[in-house]
Amino acid sequence: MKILRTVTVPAEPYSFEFDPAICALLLIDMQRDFLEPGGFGEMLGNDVSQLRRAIEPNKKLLAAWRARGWQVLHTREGHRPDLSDLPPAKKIRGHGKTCIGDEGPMGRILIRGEAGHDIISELYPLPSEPVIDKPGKGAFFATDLHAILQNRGIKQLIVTGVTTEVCVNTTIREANDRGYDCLVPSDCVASYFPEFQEMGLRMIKAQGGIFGWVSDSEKILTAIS
Ligand code: C5J
Repeated sequence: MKILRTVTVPAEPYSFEFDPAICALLLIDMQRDFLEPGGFGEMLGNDVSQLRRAIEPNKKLLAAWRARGWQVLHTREGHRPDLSDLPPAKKIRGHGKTCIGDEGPMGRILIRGEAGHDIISELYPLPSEPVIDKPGKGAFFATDLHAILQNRGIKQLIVTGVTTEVCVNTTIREANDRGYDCLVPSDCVASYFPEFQEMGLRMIKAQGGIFGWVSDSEKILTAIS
């Protein structure tokens, strides 16, 4: 018989209780092109230091999860080299000079297999940790994430990564509709825009936790120690 152990994390709008056997750490899009100086994000004029502050807290959380043998999954936003999974609307959105698939500072932008598309070395996945390649903002759209979580009995997610208001929020909303409980450590998610960081988190925990719970990595680490 499986022995359940419940961990209680102080969170908003109220404590988040999780069972490590059915709770995975899901790191969203911690990719070089979004986070590294000289990458695509910075080329677009974004201040990557706004995202990089999430690296250290993620490292600590990831190390704690790995040390306990708990489940970890990663995602990457990107497309096939032939762009066959890239909606034309996404390609031309923004009317930028450089778009997805074009040559960027770290290879072709958001194309699988290119240097910039890969996950930063600080949080690099272990061979045992599934990496979900997603063509959209949400990690459930056109991926096998839901099947993997179901096969592994996962019902709860600690969601971290970038950016708070785009891929993190979209994924949490998708997860919520599929019946998962999501906890977001606020220092482990980040946005290029401080106001979106704040509002992105407020939207999750509003109305009694309409999409999930918000806490921080220290509270989670204390709760599991
Ligand atoms: C964006 C993401 N912002 N991972 N991607 O385009 O949030």
